[in-house]
Amino acid sequence: MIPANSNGGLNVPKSIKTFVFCFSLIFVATIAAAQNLVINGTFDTTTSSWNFTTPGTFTHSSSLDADGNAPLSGSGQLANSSTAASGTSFAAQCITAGIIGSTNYDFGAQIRFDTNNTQTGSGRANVVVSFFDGPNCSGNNVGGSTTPNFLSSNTNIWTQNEVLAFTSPPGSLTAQLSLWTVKTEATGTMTVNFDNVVFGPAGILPVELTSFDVE
Ligand SMILES: [Ca+2]
Repeated sequence: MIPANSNGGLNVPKSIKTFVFCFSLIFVATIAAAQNLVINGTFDTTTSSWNFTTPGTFTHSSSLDADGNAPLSGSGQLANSSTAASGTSFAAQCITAGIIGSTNYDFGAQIRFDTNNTQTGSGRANVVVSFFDGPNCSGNNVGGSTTPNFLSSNTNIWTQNEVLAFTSPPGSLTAQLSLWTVKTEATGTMTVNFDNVVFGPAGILPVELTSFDVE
């Protein structure tokens, strides 16, 4: 039996306090990791779960990883080869679980433009979320949000691109998340890589919960 202290509380041994503290941190870290509703947002081995809308290609890169862990993980490489000025192409997935209306969500990705782009003007990339009131991104598009423009003049550097605490429209049931590109010129190809795609309840970004030292 644990004796009471002078304040009427329990004199819980320090070892137990430390254990409970550590357990709580592990529990919080586990919850945080579980909150990302994106499937295959890290592109470890494939681009599975992502649907590509042409023109161009969306392929797995085993040499470029936002965490520098290639070839253990890679990224999704989108080559926009539109022959129209301001042509778009994008990779998307429908998030079918965990979407509630009037709820705050964070979303974003790390983006990198290739140094070999033939684009002379600034193309751009964004992460776009559109909420729907039907299952599997059907029904009405009830609203959404877009991250700030990340321009193709920024080459060879992974950059976090995100929106924090966006309130989903009332009635939201599912959400389409798109890795969006816009190429400003009618010629050439614009290559951009995406990695660490996140969509989850507000607080999931920025991801900083990695390790702890207790005492
Ligand atoms: Ca990766």
